[in-house]
Amino acid sequence: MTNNVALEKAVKLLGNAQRVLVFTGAGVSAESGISTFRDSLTGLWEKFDPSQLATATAFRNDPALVWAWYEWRRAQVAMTRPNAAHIAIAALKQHVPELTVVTQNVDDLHERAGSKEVIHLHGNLNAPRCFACARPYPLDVSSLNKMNPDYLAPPRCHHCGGKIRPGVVWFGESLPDSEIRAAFKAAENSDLLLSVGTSGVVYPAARIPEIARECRVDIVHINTEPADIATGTILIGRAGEWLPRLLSETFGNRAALN
Ligand code: BJW
Ligand code: ZN
Repeated sequence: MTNNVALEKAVKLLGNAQRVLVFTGAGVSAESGISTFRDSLTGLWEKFDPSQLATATAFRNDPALVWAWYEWRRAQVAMTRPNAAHIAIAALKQHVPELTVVTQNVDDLHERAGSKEVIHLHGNLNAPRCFACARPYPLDVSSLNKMNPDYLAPPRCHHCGGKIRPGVVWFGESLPDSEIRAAFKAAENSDLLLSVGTSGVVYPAARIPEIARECRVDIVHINTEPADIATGTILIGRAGEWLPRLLSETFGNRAALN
């Protein structure tokens, strides 16, 4: 299917949809300058593999290395802004009767673009908690270390003295129960799934397009790469270009502006 045929099909699907589920991955934030998870890292971090850092074992073995990586990423997010894809997703709310936004991302760019009640499956960079007692730890933007060192001891819990860990879901950890349930329910009950900028390899989040397919929900994928696993309508290219175009061709010229 060429991109033009796919766009025509996506416009029809979106124009007729009553309940839309938008499911996003790191690719939606790429045009804001945030590295995707499976890109090679740059600068200080180029010698590390993210999948080796995003584990409780890595934190136990070397908390200062893992904490520094997350603080570097938190600083990166704080300095950046939502892009045209986040803005178009937020604007979609005005055009479809029911919209659910589910993200695997740990940044807050959907919220900063104006999306409300975003379901975060893999947690949030701004919500660290104690590794020992799980109490939340207040951490504000001003605490970001401007030097971005590659080694930074995590702060200590005010209650029990335990080490503070990032508020994200690492490999081998369970996803928050109510969020994953809500996401699966939306995948079953929507009439269109818009899957944007995800490699779809990490479970259980990767079940979302599978469930949608099993329930005969229409699927439109937007990705710079033609993913093998993708079925449905595929728009190959950048989310920040496709989403505004899809909205304006479906709902009119100014539709993608929030
Ligand atoms: C663009 C673009 C542009 C670029 N426009 N597109 C079943 C089978 C096999 C394995 C498992 C299974 N069930 C569970 C597992 C194990 C594991 C897993 O899935 N492993 C796989 C890698 C094989 N899952 C887990 O461990 C999960 N927990 C769990 O299952 O608990 C139950 C349990 C407990 C105990 C024992 C056993 C089971 C937890 C998974 C948590 C994942 N966490 C991370 C890190 C979060 C914190 C952090 O950010 O550091 O979440 S991993 C990482 O991957 C991150 C992401 O959210 C997630 C998904 O990545 P995403 O978003 O798809 O990014 P990329 O980089 O992969 O892709 C970007 C895409 O964008 C690409 O396709 C580009 O082409 C595209 N793109 N620019 C549009 N401009
Ligand atoms: Zn504690």
